[in-house]
Amino acid sequence: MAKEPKKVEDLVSDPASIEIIQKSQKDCVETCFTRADSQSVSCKFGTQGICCKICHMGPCKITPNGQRGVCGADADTIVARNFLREVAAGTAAHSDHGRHLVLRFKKVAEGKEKDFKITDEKALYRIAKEYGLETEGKAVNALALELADLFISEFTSQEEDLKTLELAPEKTRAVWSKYNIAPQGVDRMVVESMHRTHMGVDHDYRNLLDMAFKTSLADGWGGARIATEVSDIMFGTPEPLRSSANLGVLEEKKVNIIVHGHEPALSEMLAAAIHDPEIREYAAKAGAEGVNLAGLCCTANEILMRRGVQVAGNFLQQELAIITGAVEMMVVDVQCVMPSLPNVAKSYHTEVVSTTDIAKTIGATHIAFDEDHAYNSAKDLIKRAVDNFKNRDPQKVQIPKFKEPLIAGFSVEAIKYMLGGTFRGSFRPLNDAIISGRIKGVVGIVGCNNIKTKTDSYINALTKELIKRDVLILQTGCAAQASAKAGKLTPETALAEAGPGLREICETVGIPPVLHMGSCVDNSRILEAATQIVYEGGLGDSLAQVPAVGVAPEWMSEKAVAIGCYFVASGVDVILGQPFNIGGSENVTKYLGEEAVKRFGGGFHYIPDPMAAVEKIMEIIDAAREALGINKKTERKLLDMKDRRNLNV
Ligand code: SF4
Ligand code: MSK
Repeated sequence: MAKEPKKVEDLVSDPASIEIIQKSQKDCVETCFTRADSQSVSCKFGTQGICCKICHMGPCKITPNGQRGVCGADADTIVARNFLREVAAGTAAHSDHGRHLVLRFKKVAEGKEKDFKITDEKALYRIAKEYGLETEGKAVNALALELADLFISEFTSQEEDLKTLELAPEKTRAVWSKYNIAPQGVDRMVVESMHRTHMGVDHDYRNLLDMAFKTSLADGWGGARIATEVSDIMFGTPEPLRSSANLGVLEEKKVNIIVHGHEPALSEMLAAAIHDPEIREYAAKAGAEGVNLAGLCCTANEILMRRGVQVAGNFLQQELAIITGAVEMMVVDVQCVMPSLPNVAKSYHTEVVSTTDIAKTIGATHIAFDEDHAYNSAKDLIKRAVDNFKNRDPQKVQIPKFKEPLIAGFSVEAIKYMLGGTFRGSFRPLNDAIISGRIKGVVGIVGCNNIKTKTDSYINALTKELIKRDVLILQTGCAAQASAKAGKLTPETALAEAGPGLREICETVGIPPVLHMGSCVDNSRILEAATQIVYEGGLGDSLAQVPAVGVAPEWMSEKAVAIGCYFVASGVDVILGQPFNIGGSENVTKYLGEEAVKRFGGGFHYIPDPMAAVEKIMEIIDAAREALGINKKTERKLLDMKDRRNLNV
């Protein structure tokens, strides 16, 4: 019997998406929501991770009558190999993004880039110092060149451990040494992972999974962190700013351009170029009131964090943006871009433009980003979108009214500044708030949307309940955009919905209870924040001791698998709203769960229900508080002036 299609209200949470999915039905346009319906039940061998196609004697699968593949690999080996390959792919994606930025940064330092520059010199000096470079008396470009070379060696180092690991608390590093998971160069880790999972190499599931942790650390503490740091130096360290999110940010009378993907370089240029008088004039001549730039997924997060560019939506809204009929151009770079976009665009006038040679899609126009003439090539793209304005069919345009205000831009530096001011920026007030129990703990809610969950529903339910229970939330990626659409990224949310302790802190400091820290690669900012908490003192001396939990409620990508692994290997428990494909091996499940908790202080927990996840999170936070001896019941009262002074803010 054919499956009954789901009601639109059961597919997505926000009203703009509901409206546009209904429009897609009227327009007879296929989307991921219809394709998900037409997919039959997922393959059980794939779901359990027990399908192996690593050599051509197979593909083999594990069944009750066939407990080993042709070569003799059992379920443990097959599941662990598949898992490690996912981590390697996720690490490669983040790190290649980081590498592209570093190579550009080096050219900037060498004076070979005319349109890119070092925007945040303070960040350059701060970061160079953190990596142990001598900064005294060094000129900006000389220091930048030295740092660029150091970053490049983080990719290429063969036998040396990553330099970035030295930024982690000593006790956390000791755990990595003990279990031999301190990574060497990012490239070596990814290559070695692929080698070890080749037919006939590494068969011990524990050895394979340790390599998964090791490789992921090269992502979180290496490639991803470098991507964040270089972006901050070249484009500016984010500071709190206002913006809005959801499809309602599109404008009827303007040329709408959407940037989508992950890399900030081209989108930064586009964001600058839309204000060029020549572009304004060009748009006016075409009968438009201007050019409106908006973002999707993590490219959106990059330019939101630094320029306040509005967010059109998160991952599962990429097709919906085109279906509004109001988008002249969707400019895509790498990662999380659906190959369906040109097909959706056929029903409207939108031109999908791919811009990097490593990411092309049939049906998209490919215009490689000309790095040597970045600003002019951004202007050319905008003009091309303006030229397309005349092809917009007003009959097909429907822009939902819905958008929510937000505050984003919470880099670690910005949080420090908010907490302590320019001269004494520090995490002390946050640590004190955690110690006093006003804030119970910190939870990072990260990751994507997944068609298997009603879009944003897990993220929103979890966020709402946790802030009520005095938990400070740090978010990145599409999860942060979900909260933005739900109106949770404003200080007013603290007043209306946060528990009394968290509300006091948010009011005093002037921050929302949910802090948007950036894109997927910026999960490194969450690690950095946790490290600052440790260094500030009073909450243990390793990341595993901090009352903190990571959650990936609606994750879908291999990058999320790598992110989860580097959080766990760093000692942070991670709750998954979607399971890994590892159910076919009890041993692997145990190794990533309870064994990891014993070894690192944090492991994976699959909890499909958000309220059950809240209970587990509070249990983990309570246990951490208990171990630190700070789990005393605190008397609740509103802060008076004396308390505020004691808070040191
Ligand atoms: Fe089958 Fe072994 Fe080849 Fe995998 S590596 S496909 S289990 S024979
Ligand atoms: S974009 S990896 S869907 S968070 Fe970073 Fe969103 Fe996940 Fe892509």
